[in-house]
Amino acid sequence: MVNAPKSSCAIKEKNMRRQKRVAAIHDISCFGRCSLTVALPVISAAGIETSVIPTAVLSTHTGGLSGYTYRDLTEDIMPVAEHWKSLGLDFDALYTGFVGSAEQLDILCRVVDMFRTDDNFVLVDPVMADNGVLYKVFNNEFPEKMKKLVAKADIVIPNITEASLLVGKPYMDGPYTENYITDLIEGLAGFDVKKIVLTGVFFDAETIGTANYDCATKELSYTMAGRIEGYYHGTGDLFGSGLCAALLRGLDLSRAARAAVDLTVSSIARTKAAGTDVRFGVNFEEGLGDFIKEINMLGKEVG
Ligand code: PXL
Repeated sequence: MVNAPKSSCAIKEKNMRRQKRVAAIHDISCFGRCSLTVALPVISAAGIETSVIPTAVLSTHTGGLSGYTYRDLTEDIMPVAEHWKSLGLDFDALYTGFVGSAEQLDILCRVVDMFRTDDNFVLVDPVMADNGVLYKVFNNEFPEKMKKLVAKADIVIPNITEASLLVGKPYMDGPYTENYITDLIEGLAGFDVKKIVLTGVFFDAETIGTANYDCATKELSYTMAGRIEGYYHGTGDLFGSGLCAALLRGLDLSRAARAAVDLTVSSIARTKAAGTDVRFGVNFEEGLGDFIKEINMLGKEVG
């Protein structure tokens, strides 16, 4: 890959009020709304410039659609990051999701070190498992390696299975007890992160949502919504993208979680009503207008 000459981009940017900018680092699953095909439209719709580093290109995601193609882009990640660095680019957030291999995890740790500052945040979604099982594309060493990336995060957003793998506590099926949830959160706080949003939390059959924890203030809040039966693919990425966008728009953790949960649950409801195959991802596109209205409204409350 040929590196472009250094430019005066950084100097020019200092003189402008620039739009917020995020680097989203996930795969591109060409079909089956998840990872970058969700992060890019959701975060962009919120008015945030969204740069991407694709970690791989697959014909579909790996969740239940067999025979997918897989083009690994491990070799391209660091040259892209180095080129960005040579241009003096900076980012208000780095948002990582599905990572194809342990080697890529090491590379992403280096990319985070290159771009983290005192003013931006690193949001890590440790995508690797759900419903008590590790995704079959990963081996048993993967969770151990994921811990290194999680330790670099400011905000970590695991589901219950991922949290249990990260903290070494047994996975349990819900409904959960508050004790189990706070145990997982305490374990995650041990990674020296600033904020934790645990997804897939439910205490009864009717509602489901997130547990949100601020490690500095020790404030714990829950963001719940009506539970819709069925396993809809890509909803973790939709939630993470909505959360990232809402945080960058200045919402605090619990308001950002509210907007992201509402976006996710309304998209699931719309998809269920249409009877779409759950593997095709959810119809979030028709909910983006409401999502933006909600973050605008919640943003006014923050002031
Ligand atoms: O939604 C998470 C995800 C992202 N990308 C790929 C996946 C998955 C989950 O299975 O397979 C390729």
